[in-house]
Amino acid sequence: MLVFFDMRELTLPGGSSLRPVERIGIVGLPNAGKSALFNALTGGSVAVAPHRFSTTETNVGIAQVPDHRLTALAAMSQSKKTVHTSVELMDVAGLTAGSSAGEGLGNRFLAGIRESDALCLVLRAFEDPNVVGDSDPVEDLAVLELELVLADADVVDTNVNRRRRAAKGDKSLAGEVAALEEAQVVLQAGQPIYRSSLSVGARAALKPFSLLTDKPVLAVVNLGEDQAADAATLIKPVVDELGDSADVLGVSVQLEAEAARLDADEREELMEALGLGEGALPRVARAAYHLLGRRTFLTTGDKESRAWTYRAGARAPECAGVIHSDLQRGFIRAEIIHWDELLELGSWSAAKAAGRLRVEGKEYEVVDGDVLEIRFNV
Ligand SMILES: Nc1nc2c(ncn2[C@@H]2O[C@H](COP(=O)(O)OP(=O)(O)OP(=O)(O)O)[C@@H](O)[C@H]2O)c(=O)[nH]1
Ligand SMILES: [Mg+2]
Repeated sequence: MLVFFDMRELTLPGGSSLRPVERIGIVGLPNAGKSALFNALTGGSVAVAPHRFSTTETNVGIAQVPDHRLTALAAMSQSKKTVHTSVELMDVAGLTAGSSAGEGLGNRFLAGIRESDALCLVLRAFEDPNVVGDSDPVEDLAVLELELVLADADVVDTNVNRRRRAAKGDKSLAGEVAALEEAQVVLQAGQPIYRSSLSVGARAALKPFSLLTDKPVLAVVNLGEDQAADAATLIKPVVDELGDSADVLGVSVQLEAEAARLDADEREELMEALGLGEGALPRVARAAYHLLGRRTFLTTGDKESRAWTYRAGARAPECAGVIHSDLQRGFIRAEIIHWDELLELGSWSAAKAAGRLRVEGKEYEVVDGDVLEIRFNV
């Protein structure tokens, strides 16, 4: 039986093919504004306070990932419902010079970071005499990276000797030992793995050791309310420092957190008046999502427009499986059009009539922003 499954007609529960929940850890010195950023992104209400180490336990929350492509398609289809994707965040205890050796909250911050799959480094630029701490984001970065590197060097030093001994009896461990030795050289030079030129293969071999700097990284410079308009200039020293190894975003966390509490209209008015557009928070959510290797495809119809998450590099059947396992099992082909083309044509039926829907098979690698309809047979 051939079934034509029209996603515009049906709303299915989101069967996600993402394996264990992946999270991005928010890492930084005490009072950098980690918890404030966490709250602003997740709508949470964890403690934010001007004294150091106000966060002692890890907080977990979910941030919506606003997507203007989805909003535009939902308007085009006059969808009754719009479902955005999301990303999981962790607010971790503050880290300080000496943390890797147990200073401050030592192991608490380590445990929190180890559990995360990517890191968002919060660097403080805002000045506030009531909030203890310095306002030099490049200095923050240096302190943070040193602690992460020291913690990793410890793990690598311990394991390299053990694995060398084990490799004598088991030749298959040679690759792992070589990767540990390469990592040791990088770390001993004070460099985080994410800044190094370690090969993809070596980094894969290091996975079992859960090194803190073997994770993808994003940096958020927390700007003062009065600095928000000069973001590009203020983040430049951090951009120069990190080069290609991480994206850097400037956010006035407090300002945007306050704006986030307003009604949509009031918020838009305030952000426009300040010349901040949609603000930087949505960009942080999108960057975090991207950093975890997540990509988005879309479905649209009058019942619902929805953004779905898939793994970078996934093919059409796997993406069909994100919507429902039946769609993957019985996958025949997909009708696909990129979101902006569809928007320009004005509707799915117009795209079809114009012959602009591409028919793709099992080998098609879905592109971020593709709009899909799946034909399947179970
Ligand atoms: N002026 C100003 N203050 C901020 C900004 N962001 C955070 N703060 C203040 O800085 C203080 C520390 O913020 P938190 O979010 O608690 O900092 P944290 O990084 O979570 O700190 P710990 O949990 O102690 O490691 C609070 O009093 C915040 O209100 C900002 O952009 N501007
Ligand atoms: Mg905190």
